[in-house]
Amino acid sequence: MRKLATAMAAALLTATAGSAVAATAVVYQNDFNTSSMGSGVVATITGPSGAFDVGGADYGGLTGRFLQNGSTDLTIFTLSNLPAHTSLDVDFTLVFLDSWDSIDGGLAPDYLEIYLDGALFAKLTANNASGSTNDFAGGAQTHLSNFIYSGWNDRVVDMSGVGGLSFAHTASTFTLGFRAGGAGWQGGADESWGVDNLKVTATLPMAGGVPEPSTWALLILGFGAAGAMMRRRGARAAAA
Ligand SMILES: [Ca+2]
Ligand SMILES: [Ca+2]
Ligand SMILES: [Ca+2]
Repeated sequence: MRKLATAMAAALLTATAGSAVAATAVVYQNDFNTSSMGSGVVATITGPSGAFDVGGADYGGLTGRFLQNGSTDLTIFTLSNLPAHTSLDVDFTLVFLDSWDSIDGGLAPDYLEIYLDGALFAKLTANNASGSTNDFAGGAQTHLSNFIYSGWNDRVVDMSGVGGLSFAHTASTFTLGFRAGGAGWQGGADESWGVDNLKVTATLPMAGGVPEPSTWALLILGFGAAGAMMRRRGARAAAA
């Protein structure tokens, strides 16, 4: 009986650990009309951070204001004083504005570099004007039309499904950087880029990796009930 109860306890514990769902918390959100931070989190933006406003229009998820940068200067989002966490998921919408020439077009290459904690994550490009390649690192294009500036198309890409933007992370500070460049990148009124709908979600650690005290209480009650049931069954078997 004691062996069986021990085996059942082990099975219950395994099932409980296996079914535990990690808690997540949005630690930063910015659609460039409004922004919000998780409790205690400090957010700063350094480098160019001017906003363009498309008003009430919706270009594949790009709406209202978005951050726009037409220079080769880095724009860096820094989140500090993050709560204890085991991983981060970073979502955002990108826009490639005007005459991007891909890697092999008329005035190429044009690149948009993305940095996670200062390390280059991806070099993206778009063929809005010339060239043969669109590379969004797995991001999904949601819109293409000329909605600001010149006659060149503006391309909107949803980066929320990019696997590499969900990663293990424990440090209390996280930085996300963007920088345009490449020998053919003209910038200014010719080419620029934008970011919108930035959201950073943290996965919170389970308390010491073991069930909470309230969970233990439920488990102990469960063992007691199972033991009582087996005792009754044993008594019936003996009486028969
Ligand atoms: Ca917006
Ligand atoms: Ca345009
Ligand atoms: Ca170019």
